[in-house]
Amino acid sequence: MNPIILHHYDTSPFAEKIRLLLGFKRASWDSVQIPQIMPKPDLMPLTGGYRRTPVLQIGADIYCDTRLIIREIERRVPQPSLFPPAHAAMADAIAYWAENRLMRPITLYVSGMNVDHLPAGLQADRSQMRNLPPPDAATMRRAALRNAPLVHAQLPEVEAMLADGRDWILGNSATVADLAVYHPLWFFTARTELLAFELKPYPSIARWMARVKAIGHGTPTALAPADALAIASHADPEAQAVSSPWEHDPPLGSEVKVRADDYGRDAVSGELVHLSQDEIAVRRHDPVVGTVVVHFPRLGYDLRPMESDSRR
Ligand SMILES: N[C@@H](CCC(=O)N[C@@H](CS)C(=O)NCC(=O)O)C(=O)O
Repeated sequence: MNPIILHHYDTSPFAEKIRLLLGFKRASWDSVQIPQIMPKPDLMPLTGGYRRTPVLQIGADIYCDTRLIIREIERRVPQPSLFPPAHAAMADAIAYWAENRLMRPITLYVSGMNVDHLPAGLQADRSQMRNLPPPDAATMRRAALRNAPLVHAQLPEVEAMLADGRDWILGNSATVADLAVYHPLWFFTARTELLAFELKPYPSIARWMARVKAIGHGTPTALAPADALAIASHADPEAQAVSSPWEHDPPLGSEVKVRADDYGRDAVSGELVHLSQDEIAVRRHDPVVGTVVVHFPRLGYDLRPMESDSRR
């Protein structure tokens, strides 16, 4: 069986979500460290242009975005489950709030306050990823102070979710909501302890964060990027599950492009080989790794026929 390979870097909050997922599944996995900024020459042959972190590789199948990565690992390692049927839909909604409403102000606040501790080129790269001009230190600090109230308005909401002493956000069992709410809060101290004080007033958050942290990361083994590329080039993509396209989807077998609908919008193009409620998959041929299938979640991604005008 091909190993589970995670392409990631240590300070990535979205990668922390998946490292904890692998811990929850008690998985052994291979860890490929990727650059925090572009270029990412050993990742591009696998994804065909998708640059965000993390990326999951299993043989010649490449899974982009933590929304799909979580579902794919859950499919391959069903127990213990992070999607207990009674809570799965609610957990998904809370995860969406955490990764959009909660995450962005925390990122801007933490990055702006840690401006002297960021790796060279990081902010310029992130601005380019969002089609914004590169900010100077004063602009970043202003953004931090503008976002601090949005952080302070939401931390009490997280505390309130846990205030009745429950172990996990939705009650007795861990769900995807726990990982999704945890990783923005983890980011407070991912680079420095400067903002550790922000979480101090919240005892329920502290208790719950200790519980999530104790899940651990499973058993990672370092893998060189070249070895991950070799694994892809020696593997064949797995057979596709039966598709369930909707009426206005491009036809299976046609050439399409897929890209994120928010940021990091580099398009990945290839032959559409799978469509379902949760997933889009395209087959592409790459000079370095040969044939790979790149998988995306439906939600958050834009699927178009190859010849369409991307501005519409
Ligand atoms: N919706 C994506 C978001 C991933 C994301 O924004 N990751 C950040 C790092 S935590 C990123 O890609 N930053 C730019 C980069 O790593 O190149 C997911 O769930 O995977």
